[in-house]
Amino acid sequence: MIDLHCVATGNNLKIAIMLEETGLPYRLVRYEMFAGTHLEPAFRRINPNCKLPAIVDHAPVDHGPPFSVFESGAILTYLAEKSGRFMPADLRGRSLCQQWLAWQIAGLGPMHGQAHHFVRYAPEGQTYGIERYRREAERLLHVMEYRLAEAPYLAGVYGIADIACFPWIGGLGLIGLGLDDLPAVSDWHDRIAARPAVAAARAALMDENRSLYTRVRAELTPEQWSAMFGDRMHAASRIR
Ligand SMILES: N[C@@H](CCC(=O)N[C@@H](CS)C(=O)NCC(=O)O)C(=O)O
Repeated sequence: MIDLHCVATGNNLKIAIMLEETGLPYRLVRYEMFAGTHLEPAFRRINPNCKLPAIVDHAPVDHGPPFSVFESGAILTYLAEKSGRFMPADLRGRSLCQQWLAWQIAGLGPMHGQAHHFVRYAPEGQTYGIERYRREAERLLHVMEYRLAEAPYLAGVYGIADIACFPWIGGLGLIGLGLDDLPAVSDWHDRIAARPAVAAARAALMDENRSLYTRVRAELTPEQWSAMFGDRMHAASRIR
């Protein structure tokens, strides 16, 4: 059994999709970011970075004690290696898969994440931040279009790089972007959305709490702001 420590957002949907795709048994351990339930010491022992998702594998392949993994890219790689699925075994294919996964983790995710922050959470009127990150988020979509115009999936065959990128495409409307001039990304998104495992993951993870995290403008109370971006989040990451 694998515990998926999670909240109903895109980074977490990646892992639920992978667990559904592989058929590995899992259960959800839910948190509420705005309330700061992920900032408690018990979760920090699982993820020292205090962010979601993280997993605890209670049946690791070495038959050792339960094993924790944080960072969605590392979790996807761990599950691909554990299951022997969704990451090519040959050197070229595996490298392609890791290149696009690294691109998501270091580029698409952070840039879109910052665009979401400035468009939806920052005080009104931060035009520099909105312009900077929305433009870069859009540029990265064109990088994806270039790749998907020549291959059906990012690494050639469907795998963890696609699973990592997929949830971000679903959230484009929230930052004022879309797929109108990106036909290859649009087609790729529709093919992945139609997979039964993706529907199952969405149904399992994206409960009513999701609405908390999908408001176009999220007005947070001072306590919620502190847990997400402020003093409480900082304090939770300090040594003491
Ligand atoms: N690079 C991390 C990002 C994780 C992340 O930022 N998760 C968000 C939810 S999508 C979170 O936990 N936010 C809580 C907070 O910042 O307080 C990953 O890919 O796992």
